[in-house]
This record gives sequence, C-alpha cells and structure tokens, in this order.
Amino acid sequence: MPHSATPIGTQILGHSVRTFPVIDSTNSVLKAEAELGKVTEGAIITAEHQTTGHGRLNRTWESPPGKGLLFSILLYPKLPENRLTLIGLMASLGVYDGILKHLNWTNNQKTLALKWPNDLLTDGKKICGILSEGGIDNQKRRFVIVGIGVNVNQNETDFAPSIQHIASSLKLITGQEQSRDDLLKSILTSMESYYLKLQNEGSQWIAPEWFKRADIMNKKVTVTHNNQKQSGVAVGIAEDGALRIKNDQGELITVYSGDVE
Ligand code: BT5
Repeated sequence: MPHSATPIGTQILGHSVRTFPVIDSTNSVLKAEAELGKVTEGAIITAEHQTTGHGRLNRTWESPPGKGLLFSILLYPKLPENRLTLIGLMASLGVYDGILKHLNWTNNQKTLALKWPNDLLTDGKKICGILSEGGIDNQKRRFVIVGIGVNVNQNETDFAPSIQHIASSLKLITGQEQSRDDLLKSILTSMESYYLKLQNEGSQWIAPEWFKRADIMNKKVTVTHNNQKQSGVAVGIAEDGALRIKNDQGELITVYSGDVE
C-alpha cells in the first residue's frame, strides 16, 4: 500500500506520533494496541516519563521525567521468522546514524559504538538501550514493537547512583541541551531507510553494517547467558544477528542472547 509522507517527512515510521506525559511503558501500551489491531505499521508512542519502563529480563529502564527520548514503534518486518535480534540490530543502526547526523558528527567509532545486542555506548558508557518485543495482532500477523530509550538531557545526578558509572547522555558528552523532537526526526529518518531496505532486499546486509559500528571485533569479551559465563574473542555477527565468539578453548560458539562485558 503506498504511503503519503508523514509530518516528519518519512513514508512509514511516525505517520502517527502520540506523546503521553506519563505512561507505564511505551512498549506495553503500543503492544496492547497492536494486538487489538488499533494501530498500523509505523505508529509511534513517546512518553515524557515511564513508571515501569523496562529492558530485557524485566530489568528497569530509568529516565527522569522530560530528560530522555522514550519511544516505541510498531513494525511488521518481512522476515522468515520473528528474528527479534536482527530487528534490534537494524534499529540500532538507525539510532546510531540518527544521533551522528543530529550532532553533526562524523563516523567516529571511539565516541559512539554499538554494543551487542542492543546498546549504544559513548566512551564506554550506555546512552541508549533498545528492546524489541514480538506479538501477534487480531489478524494473526506477527509484529514487532521496537522500544528505544536514549539518554538526552540527563546530568550525572539524574541517574541513580547504581548506574552513574555506566550511563551517559548526549548532554553530558556535548555539553549542550539537545532537542528531543529533532533527535527523534533524525533517528526515524535514518531508521526508515534501513527498514525499507530490510523490507525490499532482505536482511543479509544488517550484520556487516552493524559490525562496522561496533568496537568488539577481535576484543576479549565475556558473555553471560542463563547465568553461565563464556569468555573468548568476538569474531563476528552471524547473518541472523547472533554473536560469534572464539572461546578460550579455541571453539567457535554462537550466542543468541545474553550480556557482553
Ligand atoms: C535495555 O535493556 O537496554 C533496553 C531498554 C529499552 C528502554 C525503552 S524506553 C521506551 C521503551 N519502553 C520500555 O518500557 N522500554 C523501551 P537491558 O539491556 O536489559 O538493560 C537494562 C539495564 O540498563 C539496567 O539493568 C541498568 O543497568 C541499565 N540502565 C537502566 N536505565 C538506564 C539508563 N537510563 N541509561 C543507561 N543505562 C541504564
């Protein structure tokens, strides 16, 4: 179905953007609406504040009111299976490029880097987390909700003491307040080109593009998955988005979920 341009200038992403002052979680609300068939591909919910913003494994995503960019997008990716990891990687390419464009930065991997599977780091600190959640709508079509939290205008003390050493924000790295509206537009514009490419050409280009923006190639990593730690050297990203590691015994292992240190 042809789409006319959205207010943002994109074709699909952000044809409807609804902002809530307070919400439990943009992901949860958009997912519930999608299950009922109330929203269409590209619909977005943003919030000034989330009372139960979450990450993977029911972890909390913190953001003091009005400081972060918190939003979720409804997608119907054409993938053979519901490959949430790949969707997360595709989304992080959009966020990465969108942030660079917004800040007028050149591609400097030391400053901004992707961390598998779903984080963006600046100088080693997390400025963005992405959570992709799948569901099935009232016409039995599989959808994905991509939830994105970017730390934009937080000062150090806006973060809880427990995450101050691991979190950063665009304001902290640039020294300037940033417009969250402009940043959202920039991210959606970049992400849409990747999403259309996925829909039209398939997904095989995502892993290599992602790897270019990551800083783990040939670095020692420890992956925790199901409470088990595996250490080794990151050697690549598989076509389905899994992380490939050569472990200390020299064996190649493939990791589909977990945390990388
Ligand atoms: C993530 O999970 O990083 C995905 C976060 C996705 C949040 C968005 S906001 C809009 C949408 N609605 C939602 O409810 N969620 C999405 P994970 O990889 O599990 O990381 C969670 C961990 O990151 C926490 O346990 C903390 O250690 C850390 N953390 C929490 N808040 C943070 C913040 N603002 N900045 C940096 N790190 C944070």
